[in-house]
Amino acid sequence: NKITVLAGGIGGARFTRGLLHHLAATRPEAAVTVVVNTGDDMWLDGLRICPDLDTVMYTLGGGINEEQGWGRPEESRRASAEIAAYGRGWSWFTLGDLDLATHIVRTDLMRSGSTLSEATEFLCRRWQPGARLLPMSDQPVETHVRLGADADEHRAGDLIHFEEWWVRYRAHVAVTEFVQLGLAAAVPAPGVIEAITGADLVILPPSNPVVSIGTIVAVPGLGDALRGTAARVVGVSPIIAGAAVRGMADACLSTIGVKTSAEAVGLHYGSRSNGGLLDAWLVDDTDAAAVPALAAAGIRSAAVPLWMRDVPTSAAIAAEVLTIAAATG
Ligand code: GDP
Ligand code: FO1
Ligand code: CA
Repeated sequence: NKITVLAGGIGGARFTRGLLHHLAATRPEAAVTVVVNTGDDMWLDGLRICPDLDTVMYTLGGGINEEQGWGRPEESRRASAEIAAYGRGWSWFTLGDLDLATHIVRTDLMRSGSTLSEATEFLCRRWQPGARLLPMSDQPVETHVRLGADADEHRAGDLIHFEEWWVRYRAHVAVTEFVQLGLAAAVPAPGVIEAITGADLVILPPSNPVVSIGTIVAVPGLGDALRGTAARVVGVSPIIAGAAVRGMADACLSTIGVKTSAEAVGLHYGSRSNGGLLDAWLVDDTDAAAVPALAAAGIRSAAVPLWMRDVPTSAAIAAEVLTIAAATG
């Protein structure tokens, strides 16, 4: 009963919250490890910001701003207003006062010699997420985008941090490629390979297929571990009826030449029977027509409700993942 989830931020966190809820009621002995994307991380105001690690930690630990899906509830911005008054920082990227404490403690630990894994483990002692959180790597891997068209003072061909593209430009500026700076020098963090090769089940939750899942499986050695594990690998589509449920995953998919559909993303991940990632792939009821094509590609598929409206609906999706995993004997 070892389950490993590869997660980005909001989508991965909400799915995992449902999974833990379902397991508590059905398999309390199951142990869950979440391998989290660190490609969105950055140095900002002298602090190491880890958006996806924090979204997973806050969501599982009960400290998330539920409407936003990131950051803390009842936030204030007094410190960031002062930083802006000095003309420093990213005025378009909100670092709330409560959230800043997490970045300060993480940076404090890392400046004292802790790895990102160690700092994450320390922060989780407070939040008690109910799962083990592992960064995909302890080495910095930062997703940047190469701008295609002019955007404010940036120029075509410039690389900017993914979060600037995502938050400042809302992905409305054309980009030509994603570049993971630091990827070649990165290795999976301690415990990550074992969490994949030693699992009974590995889940690709409905995270962004390009900048979340794609970045995690690009870490040298991690993708191979996933393709080779004895575990069942089951994914959940983040695309419903041809659209991203939230955010701009469609802009990411079109940049890498993948159609924004549940079928196309499943085929993009590919079947493990021919070198891909998936044994099975869940699509929403509205995408049931994709099931035969996925089956023809060697990917067992089922159409079930995939909207995570609350913990119970997320838990129901997790239950469907366990069901189809059991069916891929
Ligand atoms: P991020 O790092 O905060 O962008 O979060 P993730 O990468 O983990 O997940 C983002 C993805 O979650 C988006 O592409 C959404 O389409 C997907 N998503 C969000 N809510 C839902 C939902 O209720 N159901 C499904 N199937 N996908 C969702
Ligand atoms: N997302 C926003 O859309 N606007 C923000 O100002 C913002 C600030 C922020 C601060 C800390 C943090 O952990 C996450 C934050 N996010 C913000 C979410 C961030 O964009 C996520 O990484 C996205 O889900 C993109 O992957
Ligand atoms: Ca993210």
